[in-house]
Amino acid sequence: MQVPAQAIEAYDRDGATVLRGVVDEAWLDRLAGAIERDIERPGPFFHGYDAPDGGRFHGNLRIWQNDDDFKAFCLQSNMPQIARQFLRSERVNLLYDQLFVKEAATSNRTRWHNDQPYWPIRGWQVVSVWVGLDTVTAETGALEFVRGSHRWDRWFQPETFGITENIDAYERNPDYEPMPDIEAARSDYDIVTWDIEPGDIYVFHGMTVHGAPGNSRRDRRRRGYTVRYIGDDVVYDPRPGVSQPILNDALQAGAPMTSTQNPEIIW
Ligand SMILES: O=C(O)CCC(=O)C(=O)O
Repeated sequence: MQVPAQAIEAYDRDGATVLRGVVDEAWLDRLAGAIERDIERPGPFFHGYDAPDGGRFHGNLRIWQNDDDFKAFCLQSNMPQIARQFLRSERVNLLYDQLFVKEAATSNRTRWHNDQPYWPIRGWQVVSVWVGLDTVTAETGALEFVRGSHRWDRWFQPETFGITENIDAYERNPDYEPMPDIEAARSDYDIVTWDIEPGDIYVFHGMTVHGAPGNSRRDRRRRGYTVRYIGDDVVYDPRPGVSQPILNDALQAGAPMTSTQNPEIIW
């Protein structure tokens, strides 16, 4: 699939864009089945909580390593080809995949954050694709992005995802700064968002500041599935503050990423 030039320009300039209808019904069905399997029997990196308004958040990561449908989607669907065009990279490796299900009545926000401070990697060629499996609007948790924030070169201290207490579970990194209270000063930021239909994807850079409202609808789920890819210039960089499940014991600091955990895409 050829990504339109305007989408790549928008991604370079704004740090985020949307592509419509790029995941077909057959893949959506396979992903939907895999998501239900993970909810029923979560893989080892599951994290979730019951929401105060009656819903539930289900999150998990590196789930491609436990399920052949997620694995096929990450490695053999059109996602790697799409990612490669945004990365402008010869080589593409899978970083990992991640699931974000906000069931109906899960009004907890996804905190504002940028992703790369969570990850033990260094480099610019880092992209995420977030696949929508439901109709997603501001009411159900459409992602929001601070336009151009990928070029700020600001590394924000990771905080625990999703829940309201115990946000300090990540080790402090003295080189990181606290995330400003964007929610309290929204008009100071250039925030962009798009509604999503099943099969649409958000594409965003690893440094782009983003977050999402909760799902306040009582009649609709919000299932989002993100796959993260990295390109030629990315090397392993374990440092304080990163997410433990993303560490990779097979790699030395400074090494290229190809490994069992971060396979290179075969074209
Ligand atoms: O789906 C969400 O609420 C958050 C998604 C996200 O932060 C990501 O994919 O990096």
